[in-house]
Amino acid sequence: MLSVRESTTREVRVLDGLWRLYVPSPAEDALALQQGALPGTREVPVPASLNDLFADPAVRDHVGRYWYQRSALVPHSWAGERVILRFGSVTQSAAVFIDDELVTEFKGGYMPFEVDVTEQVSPGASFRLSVAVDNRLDNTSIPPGELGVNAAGKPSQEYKHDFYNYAGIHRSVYLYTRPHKFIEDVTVSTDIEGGTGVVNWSVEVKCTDDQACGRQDLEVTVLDEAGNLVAEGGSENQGSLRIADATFWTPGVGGMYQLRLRLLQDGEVRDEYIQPFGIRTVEVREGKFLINGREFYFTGFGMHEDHETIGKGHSNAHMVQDFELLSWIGANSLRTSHYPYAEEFMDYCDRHGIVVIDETPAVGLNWGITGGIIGGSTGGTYEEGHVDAGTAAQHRLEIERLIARDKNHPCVVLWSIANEPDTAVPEARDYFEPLVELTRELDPTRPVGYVNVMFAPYDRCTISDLFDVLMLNRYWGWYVNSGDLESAEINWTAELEGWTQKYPAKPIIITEYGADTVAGLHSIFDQPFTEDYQVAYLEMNSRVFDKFDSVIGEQMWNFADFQTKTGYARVDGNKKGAFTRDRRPKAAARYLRGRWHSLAPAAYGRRDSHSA
Ligand code: GCB
Repeated sequence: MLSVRESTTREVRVLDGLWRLYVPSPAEDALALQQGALPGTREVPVPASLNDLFADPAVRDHVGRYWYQRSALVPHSWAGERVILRFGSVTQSAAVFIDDELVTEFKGGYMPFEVDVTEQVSPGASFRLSVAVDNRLDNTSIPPGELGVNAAGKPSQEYKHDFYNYAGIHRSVYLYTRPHKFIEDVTVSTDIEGGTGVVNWSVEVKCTDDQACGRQDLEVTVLDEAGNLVAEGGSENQGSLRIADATFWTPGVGGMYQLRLRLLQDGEVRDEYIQPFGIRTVEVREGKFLINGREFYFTGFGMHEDHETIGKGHSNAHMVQDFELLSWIGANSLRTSHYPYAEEFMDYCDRHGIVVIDETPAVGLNWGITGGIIGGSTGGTYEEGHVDAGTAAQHRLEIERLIARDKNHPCVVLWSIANEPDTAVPEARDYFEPLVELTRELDPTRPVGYVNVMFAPYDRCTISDLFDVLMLNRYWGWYVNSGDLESAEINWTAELEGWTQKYPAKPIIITEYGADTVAGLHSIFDQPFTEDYQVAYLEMNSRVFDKFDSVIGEQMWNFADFQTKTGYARVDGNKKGAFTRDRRPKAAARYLRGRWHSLAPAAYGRRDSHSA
């Protein structure tokens, strides 16, 4: 799905701001609240999570639908255009109404969706826009969850992943125009031949009204970052062009071009869409991860979209601060754990050369654990009502949507189709084999991986051979051998030897290793939860990684402290951050900064704007 981009033929209005909010009681839930103004006086910011905003547990702990509403205006000048309503994400699902009418429903909390509302709105008039935002997770959602009723008879929500189930309209809402005949999709893939960049494109053109859709010609051109025309691609819907002395997209640097697509009729531009892209190659060969044919070593973090007050809402200010800290610390990469991030985030990574492992929201598909490796619940994973055919169907959809949204981002070098699913059982293979095939079919240009949990080591995992790269989350010295870093080092080394021997051709990225740390707590001893322990833990991990050529990356868990469901193992959230939740560095941040900047020669193309 194309991002919303203003062009000479597409006008965009942003519907962010304060909307009205109503939280219905369970008895009211099924009511058609869109048929008029919402009751009450509450207002809610968009984009943002709503859970941390109100001094009312009934809002924070609500399980079910929240009703959002605002009015919006369609300018007179939009007469004759198609009008599209687009949401960047609504978590976990949405039903959208214009005045009294349901115009679309969408399930999946981290993906954009849009609907053509031309027939429901009138130029020069306003309309009532209502959204039922539903935070429920069950066996047909990704991530999955279990709904129930607590001892007091209230609806309850269980889930297996270790981050708070924030709800809300988390990303921007747009109303935009599109011509009747329009550019619906474009796919760009690139290759490098010496100093020449090869750009392959394929464009889908669609028409919403036969009468308005005469013959039109496509014009394909490439512009460089300064807006100069550097190549012309002809008028076919698919083709290939070559750029001599091209600038290649480079980790730590960036390097973008624009593919300008125009539909022309009698010399006039009828639709224009400008798709940014970068020229680069990605390949896994002989145990190495190659970007533009050069070995790449990943440094960085598993992240979260998580901030105080706004929860999972997108904010450009918070995003820029996070990227500044990533640059300061010497991170050249990140994983969008455990769901796709905002489109603005991906665009920023493109422009700044930040390498991304792009993950689906398939987290918590493991009934043996609840976040990290803390106690699981009863029953097996691949059972009816847990992870079943309904979950698999939604998982397929999430892979399709992720690739459709992010396929043109040069920053994305690897797909992660799940985080820590239960893969020590044979059923995992039946579940995952078709998903791996699907991913490869949809995108033959990028390697595919999944993130492996500690309970499915090399001699127990039933699916690792299906993937190009091994991604391991390991907590030796934290959940296992807690406080005993000597044993942890021996056991961790032995485990990595096992993986390397079993899969000699597969490179290994350590996608999680971390220790909860309370900022300001210190000890002269190896005392878990202290800043000193976190540093000693990281030093031990570094020693282990450095023993293995097969380890081609380290992404510490987590960039910053983040909110989780409460429970006896979490005190106001997960504290494994190198930074606190308000982005102050712990001692670990200085340690990582020293290490990652000194790894510069190994980490191809590192940004050096803040050399240590
Ligand atoms: C993991 C999970 C991550 C948790 C982390 C932890 O393995 O992938 O979502 O937050 O452990 O801190 O327990």
